[in-house]
Amino acid sequence: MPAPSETKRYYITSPIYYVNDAPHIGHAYTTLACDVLARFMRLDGRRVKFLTGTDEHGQKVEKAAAAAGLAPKDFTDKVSQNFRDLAAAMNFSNDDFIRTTEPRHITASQAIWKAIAAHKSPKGRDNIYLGKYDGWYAVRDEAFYDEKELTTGPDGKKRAPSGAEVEWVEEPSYFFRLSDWQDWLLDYYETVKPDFIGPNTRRNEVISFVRGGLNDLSISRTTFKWGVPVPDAPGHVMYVWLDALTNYITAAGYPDENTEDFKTFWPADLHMVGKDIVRFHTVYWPAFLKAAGLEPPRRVFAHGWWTNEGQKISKSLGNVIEPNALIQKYGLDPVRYFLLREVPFGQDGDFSHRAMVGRLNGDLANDLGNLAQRVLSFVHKNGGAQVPPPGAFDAADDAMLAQARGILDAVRHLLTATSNAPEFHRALEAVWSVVTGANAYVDKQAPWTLRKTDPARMNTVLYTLAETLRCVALVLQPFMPQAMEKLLDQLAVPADARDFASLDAKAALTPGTSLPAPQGIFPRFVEEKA
Ligand code: ME8
Repeated sequence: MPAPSETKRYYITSPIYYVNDAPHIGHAYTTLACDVLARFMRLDGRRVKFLTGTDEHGQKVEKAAAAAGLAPKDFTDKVSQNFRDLAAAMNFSNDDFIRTTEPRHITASQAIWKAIAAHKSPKGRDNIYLGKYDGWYAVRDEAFYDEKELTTGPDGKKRAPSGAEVEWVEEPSYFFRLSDWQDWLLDYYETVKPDFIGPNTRRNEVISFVRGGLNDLSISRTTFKWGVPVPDAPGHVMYVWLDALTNYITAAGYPDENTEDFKTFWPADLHMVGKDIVRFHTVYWPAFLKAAGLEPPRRVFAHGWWTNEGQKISKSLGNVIEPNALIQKYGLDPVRYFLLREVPFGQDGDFSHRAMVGRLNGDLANDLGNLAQRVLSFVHKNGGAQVPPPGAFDAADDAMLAQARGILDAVRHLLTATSNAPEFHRALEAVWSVVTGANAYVDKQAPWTLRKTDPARMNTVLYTLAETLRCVALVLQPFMPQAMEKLLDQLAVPADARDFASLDAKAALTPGTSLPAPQGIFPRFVEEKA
C-alpha cells in the first residue's frame, strides 16, 4: 500500500510548445488529455499540479522571430500569449503556465547543468565534456541525427525520419556522456520501472532503440545565441531540449529541492507527450535527471497524431485545424468529447466533419442529451418540478443504480491502472454503457404509462433515472466541465456535492428538492443548406 501522502498528490505535465507556430489541434489535444486527468484527480481527492507552457529558445524560434521581423523576446512574448489564449478557450485548468524565458527557468536550467557536471557517469567518467559536433541537425525537430537514420528525397535533400530537412553542422560543443547510461536506462525500463513508458508499443520501440547503442549527445550550441547561456562557458548556449525538459522541475521549484512544492510533486506522475517526442522524454530526460542526482518521472505516455480528413496536417497543405474554429462550429465540450472518444488513445486518428457530427448528434445529443431532457421535462411536468419521492426499489432499479454508482471504479481503472492507461476512449465507452442502460431502462419502465396506472411506481422510476443522471454527470465532469455543470445544476446538486466522494449513495438526490426548468445541454448540429 502506498503511504497516504503518496496517493494524495498528482503532478501532470503537458509538453511546452514551440512558439514558432500558431496553436493547432495537436497542441489542444495533448493538453486536453492532461486537463481531463488533472480534473479527474482533483475530484478524486488528490492535490494536483498541472503544468503547461511555451518552449521559447533555440534556433527554430530564433529563425521564426527573424522571419517575423521581431527581436526574439518580442516575438516570444507575442506568440506565447496565443498559447495562454488557447488554454482559456479550451477551458484548461492548468495550475501554472511556464515560459522558458522566465528568470526562474534560466536559474533552474543552469543549476541542472552544474549538477550533471558535478556527478560522474555510471562508468565513473565526467558526465559533461567539451568536444566538437560534426553531424546532421534538423532545426524543425531541434534534433541531431545519425547518418544511418536519414533518407534522401527525390530533390536530393537529406531528411530525418520525421520528414524534416537536416543540415550539416560543425561547431565546438559540450557533450553529455549518454553512452555510459545505456545499461542504467535498460535496467530502468525493464526492471525498476516497467510501467515507465506507455503505451506498450512505444515502450518496445524505446527499448530496442536503446539496445541498439547510444551516442553521446551534443548539449550546447555555439553558432547562434538565442538560448540559456551555459554556466562558465562564454559563447555556448544550452541545447534547447536540455533547457526545455528542465521546465518540469523548474515549475516544481528546482533548484530548491527543499520547497514544499518540490517535495510534494517531484517526481511527476505523468509526462504526456506526442509520439514525436518520445526519445527526448524517455531516453535523454531520465538520464539527465539521474545524472543530476534527481528522480526520473514515474511515467511518460505518448499519444498518436491527428490527420485532417485523411491528410497529414501541415501549414504547407493549408489544412491546419484551429481549435477556435472547431469550438465555434461544434461547441467546446463536444470537441473535448470527440477528441478523446473518437480515437483509441495512443493511436493515430483522423479528424473529419462527418465523424465529429456523428459523435455530437449521436452520443451527445441523442443518447445523453435526449435522456436527460426526457427525464427532466417529464419530472418538471408530472412530478411538481421536484426530485420525485421513490418507493421500494425493485431488482431493475437496483441494477440500474448499481451500474451508475459503479462507473467511477471502471473509469478510474481505465485512466490509471491498465498497462496502456490512460484509456480515455474506453473510459467514455464505460460511461456510455450506463447511458445506454438508462435509455433501455426508461423505455422498458415507460414512466409515461405509469403516470396513469401507478404514479407511485412512476416516481420510483423517475428517481432512479435522475440519480443515474447525477452519477453520469459527476463522472463526466473532467471531460465536459461546462455541459456537466449545467446538468448538475438542473438536478439541483449543490456545488459542494460534486466531487467523486459524492457518488456514494449517502449523497444521493434528496426527494422533494426543487428542480429548475430543464434546458437542452447538447444542441444537435444541423448542416447549413448549400
Ligand atoms: O515538440 N496530432 O513542441 P511542439 C497530435 N517544444 N498531436 C500533435 C500534432 C498532431 N498532428 N502535432 C503536434 C515540442 N502535436 C517541444 C516540446 S516538451 C519539454 C518540449 C502535439 O510545439 C504533440 O503532443 O512541436 C507533440 O508532441 C507536440 O504537439 C509538439 O509540440
